[in-house]
Amino acid sequence: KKIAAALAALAVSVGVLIAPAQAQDKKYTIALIPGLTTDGFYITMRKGAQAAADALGVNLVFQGAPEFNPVTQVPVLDAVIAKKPDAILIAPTDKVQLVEPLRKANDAGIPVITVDTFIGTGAYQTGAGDADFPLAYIASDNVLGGEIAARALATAIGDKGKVYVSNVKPGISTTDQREEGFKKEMAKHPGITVLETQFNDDDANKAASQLQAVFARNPDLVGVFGANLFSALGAANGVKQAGQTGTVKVVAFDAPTSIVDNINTGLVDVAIAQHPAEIGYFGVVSAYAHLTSHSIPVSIGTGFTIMDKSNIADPNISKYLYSE
Ligand code: T6T
Repeated sequence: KKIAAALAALAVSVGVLIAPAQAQDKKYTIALIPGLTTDGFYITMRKGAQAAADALGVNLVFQGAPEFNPVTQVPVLDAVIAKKPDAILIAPTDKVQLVEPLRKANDAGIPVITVDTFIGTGAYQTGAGDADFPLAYIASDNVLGGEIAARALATAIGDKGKVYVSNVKPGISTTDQREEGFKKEMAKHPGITVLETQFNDDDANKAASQLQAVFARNPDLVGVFGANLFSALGAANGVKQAGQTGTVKVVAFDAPTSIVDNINTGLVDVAIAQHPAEIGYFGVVSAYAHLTSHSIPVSIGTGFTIMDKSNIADPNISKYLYSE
């Protein structure tokens, strides 16, 4: 009996010893390439990705360029491919310009998943053979986000007057879709005129001067939709500098911590927070699932949290503010 018990104990301890050693043999390296490194949105995405990497025993590498631009992102991607990670998660900075650089990763046998933004049409694994090679797309529903922004701005301005979109540049899937959703919804509001979009190259200072220039040309301007973090921050600063706080309404996409003050002072009416930590978490989980021979969904949609003066102090809402 004693021998049997000792053998059983030995079996248990051997089992306990073997399991972690096996897990360690399969330590995967997953690279996350953000749109840019100095943006609370991607800093928060990295945190979510790291949480999943820690839970799964994965090595996460975060490498990106300091600005949102294919010219600086492609060399980073090339450097990452040269190191042969087990999978690449990337927020492509252009729908078209990142197709061929990412095809190199795919041809090298490195699975590609896009997070936040997509390449081509965003329809992956269709067999079309164009830009359908990424395994999955994990992101907010950006058309819906634009529609939500339009409804919020329409409400804020009493459903009438002139507004415009402060946007980054054409060719970025996310911000293109937000503008599309915004205009689609505004077409249902006959009292509202949408002026020409102003492109700021992700530069908040440029967005601020554009606001002032549009306001100078249209003193009856009543609202602006900032289609991403820097567009919104800049447009809001432009409204403040023009002395129009509360008169020209601002609806902001994204939720850096500075949005709290801007909401509380009435400079920003509504902020639409994405859930970047969720995007990063499920990006790593999806890559890991694929690497360990599980099938994965071709698209995962993450949510929004709508912030305004009435709820910004609620911890269940403010927990979606981005990290810095
Ligand atoms: O809005 C996010 C992201 O979704 C977009 O693709 C680029 O801009 C941000 O990173 C915010 O700056």
